[in-house]
Amino acid sequence: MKNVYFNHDGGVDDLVSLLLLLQMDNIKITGVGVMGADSYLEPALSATRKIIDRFGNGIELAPAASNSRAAHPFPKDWRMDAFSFDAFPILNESGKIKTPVAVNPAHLDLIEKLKSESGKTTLIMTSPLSDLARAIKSDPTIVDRIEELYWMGGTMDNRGNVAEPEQDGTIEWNAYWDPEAVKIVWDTKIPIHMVGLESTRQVPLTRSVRQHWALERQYPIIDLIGQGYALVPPLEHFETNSTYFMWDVLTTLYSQFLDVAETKRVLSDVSIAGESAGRTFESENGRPVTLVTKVNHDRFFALIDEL
Ligand code: AGV
Ligand code: CA
Repeated sequence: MKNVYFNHDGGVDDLVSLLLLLQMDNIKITGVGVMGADSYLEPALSATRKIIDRFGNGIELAPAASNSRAAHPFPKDWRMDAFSFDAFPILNESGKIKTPVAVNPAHLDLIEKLKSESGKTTLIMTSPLSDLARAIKSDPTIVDRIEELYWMGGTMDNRGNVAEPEQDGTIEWNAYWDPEAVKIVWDTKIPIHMVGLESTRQVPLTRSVRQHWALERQYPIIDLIGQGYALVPPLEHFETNSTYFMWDVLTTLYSQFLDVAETKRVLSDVSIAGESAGRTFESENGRPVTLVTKVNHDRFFALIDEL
């Protein structure tokens, strides 16, 4: 059994990722960190605990709340989705929450979990890298306890997804939220798999994907996935700033089913200042990164059904 620690930030696809991870029987989930980044912390944490209660197949986990802060916060509209997700009736049948909250904040919980497991741990982060960066700062020895990092963030093609003033359009949101954290992680020896916008762009949320889930809603898990993705806009007519992609779900599935995507090894660095702060880019003097390039679309959607 492979140790896996999951850090997410409460978006719809973050919560769906958690749901799918809980269905994988060849991994041991050692901990979950929750950030109020693309969400508000309270509903994100509450939804996390309810998903573990209802769909965790009896697993005992105590998710940890992050107290990391943004350099550039997410738009409020997007962050509100966590309140709706947390209120879905399918997560509220019992009327109470059993899964407790960890005593430590998420970055300290991460350190504790990495150190208390006998083997190394694979990290999956579908969020800004702040908690990992703070954990490394506070205890650099944890780097040796990390098998690999799978991160949804960045892009190497200079086509960002941040539509805000004072940035140059080349930056992905998770990197933009805390550019320095990306640099701190980049400057370690941790093996990094990066699922950036060049690959996630290949798996947009569409009407036909939704219709597929609608037809399988007799399965409670698929029903919850369909409900979740009903909160966010699909790709129609043309891509807008709000168009939703399967960013985090691709990252989560790729981490356990490498055949979902093709990769290439690149050397990369991170910009931390000015209008490009948070930009990830290829650089001869950079560190190696396994970059996901091409997604096997059919295999990807089939996997969601299989789980
Ligand atoms: O940049 C992608 C990251 C992923 O971790 N998040 C959403 C995913 O959870 C931020 C984001 C970018 N565009 C968005 C986002 C949008 N249109 N709606 C909500 N979140
Ligand atoms: Ca996310």
